[in-house]
Amino acid sequence: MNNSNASLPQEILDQFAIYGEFEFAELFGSGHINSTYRSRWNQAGVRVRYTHQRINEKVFIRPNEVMENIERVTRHIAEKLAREGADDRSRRVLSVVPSRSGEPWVRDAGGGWWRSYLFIEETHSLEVARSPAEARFLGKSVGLFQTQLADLAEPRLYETIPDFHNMEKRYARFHDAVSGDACNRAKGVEAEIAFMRENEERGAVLIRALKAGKIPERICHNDTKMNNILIDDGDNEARCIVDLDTVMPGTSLFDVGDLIRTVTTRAEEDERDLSRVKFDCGLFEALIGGYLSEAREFLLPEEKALIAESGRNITQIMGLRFLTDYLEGDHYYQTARPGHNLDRCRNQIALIKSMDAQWQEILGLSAAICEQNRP
Ligand code: ADP
Ligand code: GN1
Ligand code: MG
Repeated sequence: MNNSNASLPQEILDQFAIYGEFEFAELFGSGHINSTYRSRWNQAGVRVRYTHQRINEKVFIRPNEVMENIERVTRHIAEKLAREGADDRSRRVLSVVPSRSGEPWVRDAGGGWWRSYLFIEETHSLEVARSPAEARFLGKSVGLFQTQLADLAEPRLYETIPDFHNMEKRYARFHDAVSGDACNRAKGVEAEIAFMRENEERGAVLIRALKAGKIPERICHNDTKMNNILIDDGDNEARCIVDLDTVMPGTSLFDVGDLIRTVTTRAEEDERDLSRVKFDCGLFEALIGGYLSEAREFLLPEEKALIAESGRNITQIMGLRFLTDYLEGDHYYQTARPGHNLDRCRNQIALIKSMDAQWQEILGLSAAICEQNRP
């Protein structure tokens, strides 16, 4: 279920409100869902770049709602930055490039939906954090993003993927995948299946707290893995959060959890040498300190109390989703090799085990950082 075979047709480019001479386009980026292209244009002697993506309609079944959300969110942040007089504003938030008829998308002959953004120059994204300082900037950028969206006016954003982080629904699908065993793969992954079963009850803690109103619904990004955060090449600070397809209602902890999942280990998500997949308390401390430096004003004690748990929880839901996709035949995530989803699942389980081995220390650190960051 991916767009990896999509190419970028010239007739699509021609329909965006981009002026000047088109020079070339190339595949770019390393997400699991979209195929991202980068194009270069000569605009009266200045070279300007854009990104283009075909929205993955198997994942996002109502692309118009995705784009309506993204337009509202980016406009809200851009207006806020303008009021604050922030410099470099078009590198701090994505800018949607409309079509020549003013829509935030272009349709292709087959009915596909395409969108374009200004390419944010002089940034890079990371697969692993290199230092606590970097972890701190990453955490800060997500705290800022949530703060910027806390006062977005009604109506409620669309749920672009309903039940995206609903662990109970993810488990229902997992159990079906195991019992259906469509690809005859369950036999080779008994240990992973057993791990997921043992952790089912604990995994429901975030979604149950949200449903019971013990933690509030907030607008969040829902996909804050670190390669969705662009880092400035110059000062190495996080500059802009991209991949806004899943910005929708959720809990702040979904974002904190995905940050913890991806920032606190020095191993990539698909690292096969599991001895390298270790939770690093120093990175955790810096990450959460950075996050709370922005989010401490609005977070409730009930949310703060679940910060450590959220990291374990979101790591678990990703491990579960990778395993489910493996069992179902690798339809959802882009994969580069056989067994790629299984490698990712094993990696996530290893990270949870590393967290568990240090759990008391993690809880203590989390409480201490919250104490230092009281509003
Ligand atoms: P996916 O859903 O496949 O993860 P993303 O929207 O995250 O797609 O884009 C893939 C990658 O491309 C990002 O991780 C980021 O590194 C890069 N990228 C996306 N949009 C931009 C942009 N406007 N400017 C610069 N880089 C971008
Ligand atoms: C996908 O689109 P991308 O690669 O940033 C996925 C996330 C997972 C992530 C795991 C819409 O994110 O939920 O956490 O892969 N996005 C969607 O790397 O399913
Ligand atoms: Mg992405």
